Amino acid sequence: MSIKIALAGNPNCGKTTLFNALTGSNQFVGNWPGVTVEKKEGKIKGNKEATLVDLPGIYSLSPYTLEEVVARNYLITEKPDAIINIVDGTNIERNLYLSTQIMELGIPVIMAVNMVDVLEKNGDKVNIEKLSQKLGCEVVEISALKGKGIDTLVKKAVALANKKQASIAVHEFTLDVENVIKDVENLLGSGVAPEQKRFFAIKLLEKDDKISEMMTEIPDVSNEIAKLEKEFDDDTESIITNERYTYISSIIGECIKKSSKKGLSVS
Ligand code: BGO
Repeated sequence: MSIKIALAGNPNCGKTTLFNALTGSNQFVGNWPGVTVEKKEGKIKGNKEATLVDLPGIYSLSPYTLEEVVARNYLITEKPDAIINIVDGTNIERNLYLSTQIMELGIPVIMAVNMVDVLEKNGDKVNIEKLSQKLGCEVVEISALKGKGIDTLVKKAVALANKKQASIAVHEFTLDVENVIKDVENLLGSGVAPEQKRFFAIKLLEKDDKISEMMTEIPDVSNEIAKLEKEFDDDTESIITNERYTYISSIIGECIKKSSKKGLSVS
């Protein structure tokens, strides 16, 4: 059975190094449709049935850069069987901002915490089990540069993709925000797949016009936006961004232990 796995992550997290390690010389380069952003695809070594699609390096799935739009349009319309979300292990907190959005797309995610060689050198520790439990996805430690953890990552990513099962984000924002997201989800018609409803609902609340353009029926969510903005005395985009950071802070303290030797924070 052929499977498609997307590789997503922030710029500079080691995505190219991982892509090369996973595909070797088995790659082909083109452009994303209609834009001059480079698209790389390759077969995963030892897994001829598995195609790896390298998404542009991005910080968010917002509509503000061409790279973000290319990446999210691909994920929404092509629905790969799984996403490998590579994060820079020395900068997990910042990298998780994208992860929280990726996990709302209904696509199974496996997280690859990269640069463990640097973490080990610094004496920093990531509690993989706890991180996995909090995020609701598998987490694997790797060093794309040194080849560490790559085999485990491939095995788990291919197994996850082969399941062909939609996933649901486990993270939750504060109750008032969750309630409004649910209200908007209920307004979405059958044109939006159930597993994608959370992503679309949040983007509509964020007044993301590029998302409405992708929808056949666009519900009027002005009441829900007004309700949130009045309650929080802020615009909805900032409210959701703050919710993401609050959620990330709530898990990061428990999952990352910085070495006391250095006393430096890299997050
Ligand atoms: C340079 N461990 C370590 N230590 N470094 C890594 C790892 C890892 O597991 N993975 C990647 N890197 P990209 P994006 C560089 O290029 O794959 C390094 O943007 C340098 N270059 O080698 O390009 C990788 O595709 C000079 O580092 O990331 C690269 O996501 C001095 O992380 C950088 C030092 O990797 C970004 C590093 C001329």
